[in-house]
Amino acid sequence: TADVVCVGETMAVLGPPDGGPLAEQSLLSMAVGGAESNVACALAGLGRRAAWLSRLGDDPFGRRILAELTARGVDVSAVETDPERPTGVYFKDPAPDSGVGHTRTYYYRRGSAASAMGPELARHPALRRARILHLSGVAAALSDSCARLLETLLVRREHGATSGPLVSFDVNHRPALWRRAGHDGTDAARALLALARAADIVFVGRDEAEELWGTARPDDIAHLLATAPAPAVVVVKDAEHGATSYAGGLRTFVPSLPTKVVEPVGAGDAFAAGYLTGVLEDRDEGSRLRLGHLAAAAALRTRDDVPVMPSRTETDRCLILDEGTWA
Ligand code: KDG
Repeated sequence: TADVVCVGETMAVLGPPDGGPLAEQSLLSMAVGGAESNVACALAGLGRRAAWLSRLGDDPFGRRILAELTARGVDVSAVETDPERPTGVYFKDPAPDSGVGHTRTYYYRRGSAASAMGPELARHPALRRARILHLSGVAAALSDSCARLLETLLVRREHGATSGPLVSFDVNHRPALWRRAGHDGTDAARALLALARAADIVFVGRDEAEELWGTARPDDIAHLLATAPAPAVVVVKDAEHGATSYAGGLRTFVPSLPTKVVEPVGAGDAFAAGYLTGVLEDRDEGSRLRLGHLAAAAALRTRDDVPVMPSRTETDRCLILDEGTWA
């Protein structure tokens, strides 16, 4: 059985191989990306057992995704194939004029196989056996049935139950998806707040919390999201500055690692995987955050949504560095 089961949509990613503007390309490279499966790949890369649960079209994109995730060590045995609906696709436009590391994304995923996921998936046996179930706000914006699935997995579950996995939730606000589904910013703010408050572990960026809820100070964000009995842990990420976790009345800040940013897409997912690895290994808050930063740095250095993770010898060496030599 898996340590972590991740549920969400994964797409074929098409983009300029060298990072030039999309409009000027004649050849594109194809890769695989999806917030939740990115987390699964990073977990597997860090030596944990990860599974991904979703739906794919019966098409070459779906087959590529299955092959790629399998090669990364992710268990895809519970993935369903939909003979009627296609696999989602997205394009990346590195838009070099708008600053280093800035990438625009163009989605082609409406009516995709994954968008047909619904609350019935919550009964899947794979979900009960895992130690952690990882979800994200991307899925809540895909369709009404996906929104109901997340509500079932988070808001409607029994809190304080001694059985069942811990539920981890990355807010992952994607304004373009909410807009296209006919929702305004208030709908997104309300829905994502309810989901975050129901999770056991929440990841949120300081910038997205400000955009969604007008709350920019990490302490205030934690206060907004922490409603007893859940979540037990709130992790507020502040880009190149660092991340703060709020757990059991304890506040822990760890600065980010200075890293050359090639492309930021996927860094948040890698961070979540690093942090969750620390949870699974029963490490202290400081080490959980450091594992998050180490994994995120690997993602920032590559154009791929799914980076190769640092070796555990390397991560374990970094975990014992003192404050002064860490960042
Ligand atoms: O976090 C990275 C993801 O955003 C990317 O891989 C694609 O899942 C994706 C999305 O919906 O934006």
